[in-house]
Formats: sequence, C-alpha cells, structure tokens
Amino acid sequence: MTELPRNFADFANVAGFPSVQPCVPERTLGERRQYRTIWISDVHLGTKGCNAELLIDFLDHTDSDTMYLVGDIIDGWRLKKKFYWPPEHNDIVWRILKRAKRGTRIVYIPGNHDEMVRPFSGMNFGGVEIRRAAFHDTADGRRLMVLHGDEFDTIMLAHRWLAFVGDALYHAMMQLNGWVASVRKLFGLPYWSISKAAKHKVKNAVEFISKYEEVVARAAGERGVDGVVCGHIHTAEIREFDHDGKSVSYYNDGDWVEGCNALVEHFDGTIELLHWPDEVARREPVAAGQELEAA
Ligand SMILES: [Mn+2]
Repeated sequence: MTELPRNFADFANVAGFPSVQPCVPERTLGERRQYRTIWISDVHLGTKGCNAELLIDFLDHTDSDTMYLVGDIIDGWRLKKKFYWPPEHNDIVWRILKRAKRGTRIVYIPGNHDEMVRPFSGMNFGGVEIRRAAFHDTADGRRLMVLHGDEFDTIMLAHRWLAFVGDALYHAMMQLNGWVASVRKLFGLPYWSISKAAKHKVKNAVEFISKYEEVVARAAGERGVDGVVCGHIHTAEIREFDHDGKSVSYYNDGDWVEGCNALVEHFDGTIELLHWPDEVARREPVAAGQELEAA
C-alpha cells in the first residue's frame, strides 16, 4: 500500500476544475455524437508525437456516459528527459476534467509511460477514477476486461523492441529503405541486402502484432470474460478469437500519435472503431454547405 503524500489535501484541491481557459476555445455550437462509452489510449501528452489538434477536435465532437483513458496518456518517460508541454496539451487535460465535471464517468488506467500514476490506483482526482484495470459491462450484456496491455510484454519479451512500432512507421521505414537503396545504387552498392532486412523486420512486426493480439485474447478467455480492451501497441483492431469453443473479442483502441483512433460503444452495445482523420474528412463538405446556406 502506497502512503498518501503529506500534501494530499492540497493536491486534491489542485486537481479540481481549473479556472483557466483553454487556448483552443471549446466548441460549444452544434451537436456532439453521443456514445455509451469511449476508450482512448496512447495519447503521449508531453511529446511532439501527440496529435493534440485532432484529439481536441475529437473531444469537442463527442460525448459519452463513460470514458476510459487506457494508458500512456501522459508520457512521463519522455517528460523526465526533456520537458515539453505546449498549451494544447493543457487543453486536453482541461477538456477531460470538464467532461468529468459535466457528469461523464472517467476511468484512467495508467500505462507504462505514465506508470508514475499507478501508485494512485483506487483514488479519485477531480472526478477522474484511477484504476489498475477495470471491467466494463456492455449494453448487450457482455463483460470486457480493460487494461493498458504492457502487462503482456514479459510474455512477449523476445519481441519487446517492437512494442511501440506502428503501421505508419513501417511505411516510413519502407520509404526510407527505398531512398537508401537508390543512394546505394548511385554508389554501385548492391540493393538486395537492405531490402531483405527491411522486409524481414516488417514481417516480424506483423507477426508480433498478431501474436500480441492472440496472447491478450487468450488471457481474457482464461479470465472468463467476453472480451478485452487494450492499447499499448499503437495498432487499432477489432478481432474475434476462439477460446475453448467460446468467442473472445479483442479490441485495441489504437493511439493518438499516428492512427488517431477511438473505440466507441453505441447505446445498443455495438462497438465501433473510429479513425478520426476519416471522420474529419467526411465532415468537411457538410460544413462548407452550411456556410454557403448561411451566406
Ligand atoms: Mn504503452
């Protein structure tokens, strides 16, 4: 049991709703999409990688009864090395606290990059419940286990170096590989060696992700739940597995570094994966039409 910090009362006060206003004003006009539940993870606040602009847009266009923050929300590892905290990152914290104040149940399950929050499990800061893991009951009567997912790194130790590699990174690597190859060609060096190495790595990464999903789903099956929601590997996915003749759902809510995904539960219990850049692109023509009407 972790001892409470001596200035705990002060800390709880500080964690109350901040009086400051966000630098990006909250969108208050227009409808918000209503969901029963929203899961997001791997936001990595405190790093340049965090796509704060899209996440602010997401938060301003959606609402839910419950919201799970499935870990790696704040990147404490990176912040310890180099302090980076632009005003937009405050805006995200502001919006989450505002949701809690409006009545959304917020459950924060810290991951490995924000493990410094884990000792506070069981506590509540400004309406944000901190939990090591959680069980979520869907509207259609399924029980899901919710955890960040780094718990499985020890099982997957051999592939640990790949844990944070996302799809986009493989593409970038393949692109870089092409560029390096053409430079090598210019100097009369053979092409095949790099290409082969890159392809081998991509194959390993794909195998790693597939294996990870399998390991997590198996753990859920062994716990007797209907499914599992996690993050950690920055690869959004909905997949069905078979465990002793029973179906186990694997849900990964992706990340806000490259994919910009959220997992949402509709009021009938249906779970959907949102790729927010697509949702924004779909919205654009409607907004333009409305402006035209207004003019
Ligand atoms: Mn993680």
